[in-house]
Amino acid sequence: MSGLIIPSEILLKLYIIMKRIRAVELRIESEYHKDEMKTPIHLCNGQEAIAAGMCLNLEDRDYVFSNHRGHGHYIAKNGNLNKMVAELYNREAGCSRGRGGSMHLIDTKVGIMGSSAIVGGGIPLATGAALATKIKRDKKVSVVFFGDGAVEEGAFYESINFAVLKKLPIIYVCENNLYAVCSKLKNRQVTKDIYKRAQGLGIPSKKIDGNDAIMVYTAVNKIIKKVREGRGPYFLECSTYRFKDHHDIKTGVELGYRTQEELDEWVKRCPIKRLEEYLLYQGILHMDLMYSLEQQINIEIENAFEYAKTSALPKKEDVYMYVYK
Ligand SMILES: Cc1ncc(C[n+]2csc(CCOP(=O)(O)OP(=O)(O)O)c2C)c(N)n1
Ligand SMILES: [Mg+2]
Repeated sequence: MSGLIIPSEILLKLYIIMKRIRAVELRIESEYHKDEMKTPIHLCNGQEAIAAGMCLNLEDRDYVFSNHRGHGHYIAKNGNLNKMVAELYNREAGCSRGRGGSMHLIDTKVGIMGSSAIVGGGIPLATGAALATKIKRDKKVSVVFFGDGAVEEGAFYESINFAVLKKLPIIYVCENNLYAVCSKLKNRQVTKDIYKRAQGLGIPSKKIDGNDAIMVYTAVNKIIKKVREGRGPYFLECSTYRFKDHHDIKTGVELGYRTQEELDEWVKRCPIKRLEEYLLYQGILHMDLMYSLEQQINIEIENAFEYAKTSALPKKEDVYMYVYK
């Protein structure tokens, strides 16, 4: 792949992060129909390797800016799970005090600077944070996750131009899942390789298989060293696919914008299954360990849902606090 030998414990961590993300989202899915979470949800099933491979290369002090499909980024960067689930249930104990819901996840203690419902909205924010970092010389790296739809926003081009000009320590991570809501990439953009367009802005860029966790980890491991050293920004396009509809818990096939065959093809390339098979083959993972990891994750999730459901809602008189009126 690239010559980097990844220690077994890192490979296991990669696997655990992805399993956590998937398990949390499956639990959200199973609860969502009860209509107790008053928030739209955008699941990242199928895209977990990008968040995991990226964030496992980051330190707590590094910044992550996320988007509407942000559960995976938050979990991979070690955001507090209780506070995330409480946010989905609109509780005062939630990470945005229950006012934001699924698209407003934040945990600044571990460098999660927030997610935005505005497509492309995190890109200039992350660029600004990278500028601050450069001025302060604190060697932090900013990372911003966004979709293929976000590169159609002007803020994307303005931000990258600025980051290149100022040699900012930032990695732009485009999760190209081929769709923006129901709209196919090929009906929206003239070239299928987004990274080539980024190259035109003068930023070093590359496209990788975003469903291959080891490939993501390895690529980022190389890139981040250069970015931290002050050699300027990087653009990484990760090809992937979401297993669920744009939002909600259906598949999207029922809406007719994509086919069951296409979905099945991508499910075969499930990033978690892929890494699991590799780890089992290498003897790094075995069935007993797999089972005990799943147990631990399930307990943690059970506790987070219990915490959320038993937490208080914001008081009626406080409901407009912390929001713009
Ligand atoms: C500025 C802006 N325009 C439109 C929308 C409506 N919208 C929400 S998500 C989305 C699609 C985003 O697609 P992409 O960036 O590829 O991310 P994905 O959902 O595929 O992860 C759109 C158009 C919005 N929230 N903000
Ligand atoms: Mg997309």
